[in-house]
Amino acid sequence: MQTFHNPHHAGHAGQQEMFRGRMVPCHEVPARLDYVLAELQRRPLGALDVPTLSDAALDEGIGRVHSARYLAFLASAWTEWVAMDPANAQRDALPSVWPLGNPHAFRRDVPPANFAARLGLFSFDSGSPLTAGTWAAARGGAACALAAAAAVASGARSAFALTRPPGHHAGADFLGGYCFLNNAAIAAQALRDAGHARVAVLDVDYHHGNGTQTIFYERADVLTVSIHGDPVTEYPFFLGHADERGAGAGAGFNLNLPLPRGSGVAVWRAQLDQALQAVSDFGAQALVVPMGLDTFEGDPISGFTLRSEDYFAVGAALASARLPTVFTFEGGYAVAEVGTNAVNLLEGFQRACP
Ligand code: Q9C
Ligand code: ZN
Repeated sequence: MQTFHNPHHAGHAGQQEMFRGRMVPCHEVPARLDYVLAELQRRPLGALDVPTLSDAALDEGIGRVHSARYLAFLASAWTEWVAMDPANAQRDALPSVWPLGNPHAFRRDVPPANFAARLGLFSFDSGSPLTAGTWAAARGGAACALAAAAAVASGARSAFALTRPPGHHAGADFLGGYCFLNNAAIAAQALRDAGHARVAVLDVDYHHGNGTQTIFYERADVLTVSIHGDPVTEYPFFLGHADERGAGAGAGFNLNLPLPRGSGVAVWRAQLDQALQAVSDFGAQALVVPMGLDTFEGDPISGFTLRSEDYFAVGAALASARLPTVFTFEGGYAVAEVGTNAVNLLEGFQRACP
């Protein structure tokens, strides 16, 4: 399995996130990716490359998923943040005011000139600091997703986009949940554009993949499935319930499999079997797996209890779908274990591959 890694990822390095009324050190840190890279060097799965696609191809691929006004906002965000106050150069950009969804409560169609307000327009939480290198890092991650999709579209059995920052909480025009560009959605759309008529996304991160669900909610050509902590108690709280089945042409093409906090590997694996059955019933021609390792028992912000050894079987089960597969890297905040857990899953997949 070829891996594409992002040489710009470390430029995205938030200091603190808002958590229950105080600022706490960020969980989503550059070292996460370094642990995965180190483990891939210890246990190679295939070539380790950096993406080589052109800026134009990258812009094209990102623009298939994200809105032009959101991308323009991201591109100039850091410059505008510092222009508000030169002292901001030492501080991460975080929002503090948001327009609620009801159009009669607040308008979303007129972006304010005030940058701090615009940051609220394009985000849904205050846990996702935007830093000097965020835009370059997010673009570099999206480039990995597009390179992995291209490898699979030209015949590879699988490819791994070692993306950071993660992506599955980002929507077409919003950031949140440590995510800025939805790498999995970008890969899925690229596979569609390369001619795979039906693409499935099977999200195994602890948190519901709200961004991916929203992006494809009214489409029948991309099935979105997510196994996650029940939003009644778990982030992102406002999406991810079992009764969200898609809308319009997409009715029936979204599947949420929430589980209570505290769930262990046996119930989790049963949900994975259901998810794989849905992918098979859909007749998918390619698969994207947003791979979060925050289902791990040692994860500091999550509530499932999978163990490191369990990820081999998770990978093998995913391989049983017998589909060309792109993995993106999402959550997983037990930093010292995230490399082992990620490579266990990928090695389990690779060993089981027909
Ligand atoms: N401040 C992903 O796993 N947690 N994102 C808020 C801590 C946000 C997780 C509570 C969790 C986001 C990609
Ligand atoms: Zn997560």
